[in-house]
Amino acid sequence: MILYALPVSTYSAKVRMQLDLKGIKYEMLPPPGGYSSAEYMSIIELGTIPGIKDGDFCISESDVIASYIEEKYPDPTLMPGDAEARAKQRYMARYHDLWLEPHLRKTFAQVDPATRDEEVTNNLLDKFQQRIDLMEQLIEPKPFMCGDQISIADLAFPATFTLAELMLPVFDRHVRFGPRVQAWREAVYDNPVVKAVTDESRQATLDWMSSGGG
Ligand SMILES: N[C@@H](CCC(=O)N[C@@H](CS)C(=O)NCC(=O)O)C(=O)O
Repeated sequence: MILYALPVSTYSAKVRMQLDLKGIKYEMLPPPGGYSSAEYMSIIELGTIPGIKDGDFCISESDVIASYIEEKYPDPTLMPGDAEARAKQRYMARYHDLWLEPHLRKTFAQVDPATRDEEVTNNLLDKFQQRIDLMEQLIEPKPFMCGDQISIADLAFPATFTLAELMLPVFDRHVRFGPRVQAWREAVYDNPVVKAVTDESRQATLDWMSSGGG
């Protein structure tokens, strides 16, 4: 399998964790020609990362990749339990992708103080923090987000929270984690795969920021 990804990409980190936890062999390549290049879009139509090529089959969108991998390579499962448990895992994965992370991503356009809109920036960062605060009601770590086994619910947040810790000081803000989210963070970071991918993502983000974030 080929995984088109970059260490700095938070959505790629989530797929890498899934592949590594399952012991699936893959080659990680940067998108040929870069994001949204004609060359890459001849493989992955949307031009985004992550994308995978499994034999002749190519697909993007991390959530879709996650379902595909679970169906094609079910062991060991990252969707343990009954239908309700799996629905909760999908819910938390979507919560990250649709309701939490986009607020942080939109602040990328506000990094330059010369062009920053303070009101837009503050609204985005307030919303991002509110979504983290809401997680105190949504999760009951045992110690993983949806029970005693790691699942797809656990994989997207580590790199995003790491990115937030590094980025928010740019706006003179700091991300705050409540006791449940903090307990979950510590538990999931004990997993060697989560730790390795998160640490690589942190370093790649630091390198990206020190190069000017372009
Ligand atoms: N909804 C997509 C989001 C992926 C995404 O935003 N990827 C970023 C890198 S982390 C990207 O490819 N950006 C380049 C672009 O949007 O053209 C997913 O879940 O895969």
